[in-house]
Amino acid sequence: MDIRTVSTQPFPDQRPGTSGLRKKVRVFQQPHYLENFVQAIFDAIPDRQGKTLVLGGDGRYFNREAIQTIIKMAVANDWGELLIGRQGLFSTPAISHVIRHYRARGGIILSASHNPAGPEQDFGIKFNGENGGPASEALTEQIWAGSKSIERYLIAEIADIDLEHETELQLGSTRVRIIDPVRDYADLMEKLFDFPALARLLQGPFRMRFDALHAITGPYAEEIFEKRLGAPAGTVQNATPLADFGGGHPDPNLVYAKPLADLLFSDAAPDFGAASDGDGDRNMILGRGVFVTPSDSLAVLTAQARCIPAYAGGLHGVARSMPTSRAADVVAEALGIEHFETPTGWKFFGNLLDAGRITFCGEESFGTGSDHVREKDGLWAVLAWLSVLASTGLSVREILDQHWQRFGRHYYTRHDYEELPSESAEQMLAGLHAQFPVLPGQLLAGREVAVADDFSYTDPIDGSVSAHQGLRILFTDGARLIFRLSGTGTAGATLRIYHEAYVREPDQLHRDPQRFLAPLIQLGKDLTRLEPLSGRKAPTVIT
Ligand code: VG1
Ligand code: CO
Repeated sequence: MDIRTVSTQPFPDQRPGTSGLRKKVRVFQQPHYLENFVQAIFDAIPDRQGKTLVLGGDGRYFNREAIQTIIKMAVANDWGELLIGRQGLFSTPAISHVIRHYRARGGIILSASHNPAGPEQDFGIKFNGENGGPASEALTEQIWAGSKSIERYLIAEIADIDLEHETELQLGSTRVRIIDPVRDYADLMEKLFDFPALARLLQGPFRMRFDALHAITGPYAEEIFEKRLGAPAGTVQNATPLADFGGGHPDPNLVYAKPLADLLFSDAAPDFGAASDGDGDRNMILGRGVFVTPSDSLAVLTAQARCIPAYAGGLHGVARSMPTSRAADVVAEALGIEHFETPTGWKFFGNLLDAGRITFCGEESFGTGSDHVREKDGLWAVLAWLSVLASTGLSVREILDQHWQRFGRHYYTRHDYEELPSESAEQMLAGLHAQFPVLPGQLLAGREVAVADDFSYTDPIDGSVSAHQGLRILFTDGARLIFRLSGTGTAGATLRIYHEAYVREPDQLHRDPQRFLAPLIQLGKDLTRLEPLSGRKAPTVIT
């Protein structure tokens, strides 16, 4: 077998964002572009020789071509074994589990998550380490540095591999195994949850609908809900993963999973509805006529963890990303367990999970998970909610109502302004930051500012510091207003404004969040001079 050394030149734009390198498919299709980045990853793993690499993606357009290239490069770069999902597929949480289960050195995930797919849309690639979690900030920076000085990459001159069937073959000194992408993950879920109890729930009068949005969770959800738990056929909809996700936007929220949301708010509503995103790590939870915000979901699961066998013994602690509402903190304090606030992105939970300091973690962006893997996990969250419903016999609405009565309610909404010119987005944030020194003590929208700062995080385990993680205005009554730019977009800049207000009064628990938060929403627009600087009157997406 011939190994070719190909000379190449760096691309200046291969800095990974919140979750790997995401670009338009056309960018990845440029000669050497994918190869350069993959070689930069391999060069940052000097101990890879003879070790196992897991490989798979969410099945989006360009997945198959990219996998074939990566296989040839992995063979040329001395990996000992490749574990590849059949048809090149793996959900993000499943790959995280497979890395851990087979003690691999790491994995490459091909996905742009909830971003649309197709020849004119997005593609992405990221590396997860031996704990199954996204590469740390330090490793990510090292990969980026490598991409800026790369001069060559190595690739084996071999034919494409048939990925359709489970099989094993030897390519030079690399063993290649094509494995079922679903089985190990479904087995793990069966260990964590009480499947007989969930089967009784799903085979009774209880009705649920899961929308896979034509993305990766279809085969996983069918195996778990319909085959193993015996839910009626049709419980899982849009279950076939398509290369363009059916032309949709596989982002589980009220905007992009509208048909499911409409169903849950209709007269024909089932008891429970859920959806996941392109790569299977996000989740949306709905009850009949009710939507659970992801921040509340983390808090509810933390409060109800005893309903799930794997966590019945208690939780070590809980963590949330900084923009996520503080609902989980209130529960953690009541339970007497630790709670942490980390920057946006799952990689920041890794050290806390590995150190056994937290058991649950979550993000406002429809991400919830536990220490069973090192990624957020959409289907895990759905099974966790089903466990709570099965164990308490209550409806989603009753669970939420009781939760708010006990802990108070954190009204919450995020407004996204997508595809802004990068310059004006940065101007808005700079203008906002310049006002920070004089804000404390001022009365804004009827609330007194306690702190205005640029969030910086010191990892409690390894002491590493991550600065500039979002601008925060904290009010004395517990309300918060947060601003940051997205690190996952592929066109222009996306400004995210997060609004939160906390109430305990029983007569204030059932207000409309957009109306309740209106003064904070207006304040966010005023402070950034959003309309004069961008011409935008309304956000692109509200969640
Ligand atoms: C967004 C979310 C963040 C999440 C990230 C990856 O990042 O806000 O909470 O971790 O997407 O999720 P940003 O930088 O665009 O705000 V996924 O499902 O794309 O892996
Ligand atoms: Co995702």
